[in-house]
Amino acid sequence: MSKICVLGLGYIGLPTASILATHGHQVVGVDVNQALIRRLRNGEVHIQEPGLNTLVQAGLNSGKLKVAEQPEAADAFIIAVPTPISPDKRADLGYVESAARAILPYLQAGNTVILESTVPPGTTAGMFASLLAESGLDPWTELKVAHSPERVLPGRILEELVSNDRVTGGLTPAGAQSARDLYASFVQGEIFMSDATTAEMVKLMENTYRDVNIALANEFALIAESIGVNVWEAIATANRHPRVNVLRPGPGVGGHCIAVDPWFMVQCAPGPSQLIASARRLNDRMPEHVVEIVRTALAKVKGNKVAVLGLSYKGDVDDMRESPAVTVVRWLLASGCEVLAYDPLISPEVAADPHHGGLKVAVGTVDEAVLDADCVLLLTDHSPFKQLDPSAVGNMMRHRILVDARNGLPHAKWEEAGFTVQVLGRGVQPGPQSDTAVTNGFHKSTEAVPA
Ligand code: SAJ
Repeated sequence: MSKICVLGLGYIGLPTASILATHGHQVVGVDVNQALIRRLRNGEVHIQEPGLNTLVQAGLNSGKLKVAEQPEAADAFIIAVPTPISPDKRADLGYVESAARAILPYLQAGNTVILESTVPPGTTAGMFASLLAESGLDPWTELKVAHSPERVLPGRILEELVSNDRVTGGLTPAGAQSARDLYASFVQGEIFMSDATTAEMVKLMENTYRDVNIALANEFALIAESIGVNVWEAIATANRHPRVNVLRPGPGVGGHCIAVDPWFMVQCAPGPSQLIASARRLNDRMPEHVVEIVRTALAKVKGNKVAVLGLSYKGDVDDMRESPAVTVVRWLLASGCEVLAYDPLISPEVAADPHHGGLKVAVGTVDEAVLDADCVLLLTDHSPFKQLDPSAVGNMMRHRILVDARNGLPHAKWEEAGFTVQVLGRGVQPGPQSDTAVTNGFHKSTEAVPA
């Protein structure tokens, strides 16, 4: 059992520090945000994550976890700070650099130093090792340095920190082994050892794989719209093949990982990364496509007021980072639409906070959002939206149009309530006898088809 200093008390650092503290280690959680440290000292946890509050309190009450603005001498240091993306799509390693500099005065020969933040391949062996060398210690022979990326899913962080397999990529075999020993104190999954650059690439490959597959689903949706096919039915049927699993089209890819990490791969090898860059650009164009669908629907009724449902980057999470919903709202506003948005998990104050969405259009109830609206636009498939009463919603609106960018609502119910329903990826073709369009596909059903 050892003393561990965890730098960065965000989505990964705080759960990791608390788990280590409840597994016998003496832990100092460090963050440069003074207000955050004050709140944590008062027992206030700033991240909504099942079980986290209880775990942090347990750590603090047992005295095994303490929080501070400065690191202290320890046996091991874990750096879990953000690596945002710069406007030119390169990793901003500023927080990693500050965290590494902050531990320099406390480093001692034999210490373990683990970088958990997602970084472009080559960062640990390059920039990070060079910084650590400024301590006067040789990172290859006098320290045990490793990169060990997290792979947890928001909403299941505590569970997955323990149960997921993990990779520890060392600057040296001793670095990989030492990081492995540390994580083995709480990880129940398998821990694979490798070198630092491979571990960096593994993390980026996982998220890039997902981004490219979502891009493929989005491209299928665009093709389906242009040839009059219902992509949701097509995907559900294609996925009956034992070796096919097409993901879900949507209004774009958000969150702090999948929409960002592929660019780190492109950054380190732009020449060969053609497919990755192209997938990223396609996913980034989806918000604009959704806006086009909405504007076309609004033009038919000469309306301009949109009620947006959902602002977070995916269903049933309260996180607005890189949310495509925020981009769609900005585009709608820029194109002259009036917008009011409702998200059951995000308060209007949080939505307006520049550190979150910076959107001043959020309201506290569905009713406020839909009053006098010409169109309801579903951008995030939060579970409670499925229970909405379309008649009650329609009665408050000026025109009954629903645009569903997630295929997340029971469309037959909405159509029964008099709504014209437009679904992303659901192509239509002109009916033979009339100028009205019919939905393609054998089902002919407008019910959401699970993909
Ligand atoms: N999305 C689609 N279609 C899909 C799946 C997702 O449009 O079929 C969109 C979502 O709506 C969202 C975005 O992609 O905007 C990302 O959502 P996600 O559920 O794929 O991933 P995250 O960002 O919540 O968490 C991911 C996790 N990766 C997965 O493969 C599920 C997690 O394992 C990683 O550890 C995490 O990123 C991370 O920190 O890297």
